[in-house]
Amino acid sequence: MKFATFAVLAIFVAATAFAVSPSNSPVEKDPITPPVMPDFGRQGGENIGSAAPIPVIPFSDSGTTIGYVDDYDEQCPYTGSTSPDVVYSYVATQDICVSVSLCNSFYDTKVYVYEDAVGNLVGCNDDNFDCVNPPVSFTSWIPEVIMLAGHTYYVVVDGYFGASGNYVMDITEVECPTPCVVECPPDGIDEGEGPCYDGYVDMYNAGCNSVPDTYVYVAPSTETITYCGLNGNYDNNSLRDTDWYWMDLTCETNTITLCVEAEFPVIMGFVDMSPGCDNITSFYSYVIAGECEPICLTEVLPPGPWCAFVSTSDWLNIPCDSDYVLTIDGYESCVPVEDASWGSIKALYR
Ligand SMILES: [Ca+2]
Ligand SMILES: [Ca+2]
Ligand SMILES: [Ca+2]
Ligand SMILES: [Ca+2]
Repeated sequence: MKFATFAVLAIFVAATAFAVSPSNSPVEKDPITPPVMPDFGRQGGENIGSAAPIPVIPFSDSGTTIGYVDDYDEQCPYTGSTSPDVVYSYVATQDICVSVSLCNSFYDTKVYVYEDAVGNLVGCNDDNFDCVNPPVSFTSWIPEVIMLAGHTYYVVVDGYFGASGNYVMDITEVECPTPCVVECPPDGIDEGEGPCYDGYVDMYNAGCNSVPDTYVYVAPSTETITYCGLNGNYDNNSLRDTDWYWMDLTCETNTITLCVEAEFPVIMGFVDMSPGCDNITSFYSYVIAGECEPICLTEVLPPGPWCAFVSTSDWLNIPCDSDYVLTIDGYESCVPVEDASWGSIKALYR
């Protein structure tokens, strides 16, 4: 439920005193104090070699990670966890999509799924704010993992930072998602950046995340302006591509509508560039949407330098070649061409 997601997100943001920012790396968060926990019985195995088998799905179990060894960690998005972990294994006999939930656990959990081998990550979650009435905050849920016949899947029950405790795990079959494909329309302008990759340094349109700052400069038009771009996560999910589209608004009032549809969870927004990169810490306004979920944002803006911003909304193994389509409406030039000096025209396209 979107409203609940935003409400919890807002509390989370306020509690950690961080505004959602156009930065290309995730914000830190404070650890939580776990409450007193009930006693549970059964148990996952210590590691992949001794993983507790899952005989059939649906499958539910509970247990503890207290007293176990920290064998594994994955970043989604928080790094550096030293939490102990336990492991389950499932050999898929048919192609199946499953939901892996630790929602009802009693500590700040993290859960991830390996296919056949350690590191071959096919799903990961630390905090899922869509968990309904979790006993504590920041429990985990992967709503969809695709498991293919003949492969072995290792479900690792882990924790945030160094957290450990009692967990409740529920694995159920869900309907396989229809693949999300975003096609570039014929009038689409190529963003021109190319895909990111491990070690990538965005010196193309990273906005205030590059030194010097870099942009795609949008030419004003009375027509809808369409960009086809790529985005994703890299460097082991520690960074995301950010795409900044510069607009020099010249009209007294500028009613600008941005729309985006992406093959990934997307954040799109307006950034007021007039304070300069050193002073920009937050969006003027932004929206977040799921993959293949079209969303628009309209603002009436004063003249000045503005950016449209597009990126992944999280740091979650989004492949670098994931497509999106951004449209911009209402970005028209109010500088009469016959009166404009060559310098001011150049300034529009710099
Ligand atoms: Ca661990
Ligand atoms: Ca968590
Ligand atoms: Ca890009
Ligand atoms: Ca970029």
